[in-house]
Amino acid sequence: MKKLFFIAIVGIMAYGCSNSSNPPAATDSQYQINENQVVFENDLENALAGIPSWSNEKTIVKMPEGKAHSGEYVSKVDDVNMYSYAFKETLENINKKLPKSVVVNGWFYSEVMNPELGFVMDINDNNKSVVWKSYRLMDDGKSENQWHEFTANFDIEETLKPGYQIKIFAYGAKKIAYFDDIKVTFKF
Ligand SMILES: [Ca+2]
Repeated sequence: MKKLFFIAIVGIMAYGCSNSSNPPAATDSQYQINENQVVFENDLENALAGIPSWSNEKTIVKMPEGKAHSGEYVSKVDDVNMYSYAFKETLENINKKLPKSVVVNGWFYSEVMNPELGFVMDINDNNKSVVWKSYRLMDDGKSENQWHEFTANFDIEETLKPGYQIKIFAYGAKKIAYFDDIKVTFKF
């Protein structure tokens, strides 16, 4: 009887442990902080299933254990895919107001020093570019073969219309780089 009780306790402990060691739930969420701020977060773990407002799933790759910044999945650019997984949405689907600025935060890992590696914000009217801005990721002496966090602030001075489309993505100039945990914040 004593032995059975012991097994039951071990069982409960094992169950409790395995529960608590589970990784936190993947985030591919959209949430509104207030009427002046909308956030889209994506850790790329569910990207292959297809997430509204995100595209270019062909760049999603599974990394060996411990190599992704979060979980197992990242977006890879190389000489075949020059553009990364992208946020793509019509402005009126994001908020009733039009954005004054966009902040892109995330993590990148480049296998080489690549001065052209950048994150791009493109706002277009039926594919005719209205705003195009690029943020260079390796300008301030960031080293290769290491994950680095970046924050790109894109101010928008141009007059926008609700039907314009915004695209946010990385450009690798045919060199290998990885991206993970992308957060896009729209400010209105
Ligand atoms: Ca990830």
